[in-house]
Order: sequence, then structure tokens, then C-alpha cells
Amino acid sequence: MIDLSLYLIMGSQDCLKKDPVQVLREAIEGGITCFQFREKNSGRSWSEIIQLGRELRQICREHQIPFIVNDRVDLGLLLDADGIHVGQQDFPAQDVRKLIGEKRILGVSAKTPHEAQQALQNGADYIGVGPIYATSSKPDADLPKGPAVITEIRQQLPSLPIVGIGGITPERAPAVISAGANGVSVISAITRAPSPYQAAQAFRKQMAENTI
Ligand code: TZP
Ligand code: MG
Repeated sequence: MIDLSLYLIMGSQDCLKKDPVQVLREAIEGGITCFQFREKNSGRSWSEIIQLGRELRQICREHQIPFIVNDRVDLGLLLDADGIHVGQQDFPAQDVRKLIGEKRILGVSAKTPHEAQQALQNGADYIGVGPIYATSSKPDADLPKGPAVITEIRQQLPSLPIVGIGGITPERAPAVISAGANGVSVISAITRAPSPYQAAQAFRKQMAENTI
């Protein structure tokens, strides 16, 4: 399985005035282990999204960082992504699995132990659980659940790779890992940081020093 420990999620909407290409380069330099391209309501046309996706895909390839596409199987296949991530309202996980084959990674968002169990049955390689803390990056996010939901899912599914998501900062990351997650998924704490490089490094440091 891929290394999910510091999983950056980003689209151009998350980068304020910065160039997403530069943000990704800095974040890789700072130590992220996985990347998801999540372009949402950015106002870009499909040809611009595909162009940006190609650039980000290439950077990930050069650094051997797994490149996952959010929601869109068609975009993921076009970009030869390493995987696809879908939520509960997107294309059903078992159908995504049929479309992407066995070799690509399938990530599924799950908010409860029941959804996690179903995701596993439907072919998920890992699940994203959240929001753990309050987030401003997803306007339709549910109420924050706290790290305890990860422990609950972990108890029922001991070997399923889990990433926590939502409002995770370097200071909060150890609590998410200690609750049973394999990694943290992060948007704003890296994309909106004055230095994405330093932010990614701060995550690595906190997780190395403070995880039980
Ligand atoms: N799904 C649940 S919370 C969230 C997504 C995509 C947004 C996480 O962003 P941030 O900025 O790390 O809180
Ligand atoms: Mg989705």
C-alpha cells in the first residue's frame, strides 16, 4: 500500500494567489507522501483543468509521489492517475473499481463504521474519515467528529488504511494518528501557509515527535 502519512489534497481554489504548481513542488520538498488533485468550483474550464492536472501529474511522477484524482474517473484515466478518490455522493465505489481496474488505488470517504465497512466491501484500498475538526475548505462538510470516530472505525477494521481529514494542523496531527489513522489529509494548513514547504515539514516533525 502507498504511504498515506502526509497526504496533500489541492485544487487551484485552495491556493489563494499562489500557483498550484509551486505549492505542490514546495509541499513535496517539505515531505508530503501522497497527493490528490481536487479541483472544485475554481472557475477553470475543463481544458484548463486538464492542463493543470497534467502538470501536477508530471511533478508527482518525477518525485514518485502517488497522484490521486478526486471524484472524476474520466479525468483520472486521462491523466493516468495512480488512483481515484470518491465520496458517498459520487460514482459508487464498486463501479469505480470496475472502471479503474485492480492496479489503481481506490479511496473512499466514510463518516461512520458502517460506511467504512461498505467501502471495504466495495473495493476501497483506503478510507478518508472526517471532518475530524472544523474546516473552511469544504462548505458542505458535516459537523466535526473528533478523532474518536477514527478509533471506532479502527476497532472494527483493524487493517484498513485510514486517513483523517478536516481542519488538521501540525499540532493536531499526532492526536489523529494516535487515534488509529495511518495518516492525515490536509488542504489549507499546507496550501494556505505562507510557506507550504515549512508547513509540510512542521507536520512531519510533529508526527515524528509526538505520536504514541
Ligand atoms: N472532506 C472532509 S473535510 C475536507 C474534505 C475535502 C476539507 C479539508 O480541508 P482542510 O483545509 O484541511 O480542513
Ligand atoms: Mg467527491
